[in-house]
Amino acid sequence: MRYDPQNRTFDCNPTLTDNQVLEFCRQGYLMLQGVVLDEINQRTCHYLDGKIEIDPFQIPDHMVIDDLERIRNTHEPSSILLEQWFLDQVILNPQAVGAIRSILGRNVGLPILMSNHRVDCPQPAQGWHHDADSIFSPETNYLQVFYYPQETTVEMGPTEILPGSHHHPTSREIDWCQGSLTTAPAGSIFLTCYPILHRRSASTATGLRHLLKYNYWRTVSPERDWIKNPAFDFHRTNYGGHGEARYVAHQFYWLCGMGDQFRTIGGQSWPYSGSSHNAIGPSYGFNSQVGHSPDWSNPGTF
Ligand SMILES: O=C(O)CCC(=O)C(=O)O
Ligand SMILES: [Fe+2]
Repeated sequence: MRYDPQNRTFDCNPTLTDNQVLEFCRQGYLMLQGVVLDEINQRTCHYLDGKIEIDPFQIPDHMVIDDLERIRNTHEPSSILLEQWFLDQVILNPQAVGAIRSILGRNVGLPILMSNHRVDCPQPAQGWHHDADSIFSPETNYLQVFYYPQETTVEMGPTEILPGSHHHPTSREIDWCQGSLTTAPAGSIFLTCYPILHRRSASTATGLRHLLKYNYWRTVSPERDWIKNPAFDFHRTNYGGHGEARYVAHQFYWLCGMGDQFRTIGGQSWPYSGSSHNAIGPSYGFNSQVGHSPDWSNPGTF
C-alpha cells in the first residue's frame, strides 16, 4: 500500500475479481465484516465520546486546533481523519483498501468529511431515502463507506439497505419494502454506491450506536485493472433479470472503461440473463452497434 500525504491519495493492488466487481454493480454494496482491530474500534468510540485527547498529525490551513476539538463532538467529526491511528487502521484499512482500489482505480482520493450517525437507542426506523444529491448514473466516481466501531446487532438498529436500488430514483411509497440489515460485528466496513436506498432500522436496545460514514474519490479514468479472470465472458455472464441486468451491465462496462460502447436492444436480448438457463442458445444483441443506453433517471418501482 502506498500512501501519498501530499495529494491525500493511496494506491495498492486491487483485490476484487471481475465477478466480485460485477456483484458490486448488482448489489450496490459490499460488506467487509470485522476488518478493524478491536483496540482501534474502542479508541474510535472513546474519541467520539470525548474520552481521549485529540492528537492530529496535521492542522488544515483554514483551521486551528480548537476547531478540530469542537467538530469532533458534532455529527461531522472530520478531525478523526487527522488521527494517525485512524488513518492507518480505518481509512487505509489493509483489508478494505484493495476493494476500494478495485472499484475506484489508481490513486484513490481520501475522505475530507466524516459523518457520525450517532443514535441514542431505542429509536424508530428512519424513512427510506437516497442520500442528498444522489446522481443516478453508471459513473462510479466515489464510494460512500460506512464503519461500525461497535458490534451492531438487530436490536441496535443497523442501517438497512435495499440491494440493487442504486440504479434509479424511487418514485413511490416504499415503506413495505424489506431490505438487508447490515447487522455486523465491531470493526465492520461496508462500501456502497452513493445513491443506494437505505435507512436506519428501528432499535430496541438502549445505549449509543455510532456509525461513521465517509467518501473515497476516483482520480483516474475507469479501466478494467482489477483481478481479471481469463475465462470471464462478457456475453454469457449473469447480469441479472428484467429491470436490473441492463443497469448492472452498463455500470460494469463503465467501470471497464467501455461505458460509451454499451448498447442494448432490450426485451429478452443481452444483457438480460434471467432465463439463460432455459434458453437453447446465446442471447441476441451482444456487441450490437445499434440499440440504447439505459435511462438511469427513470423512476423505478419496487
Ligand atoms: O443511521 C443510519 O443507520 C443511517 C442514517 C442515514 O442514512 C442518514 O441519516 O442519512
Ligand atoms: Fe442516509
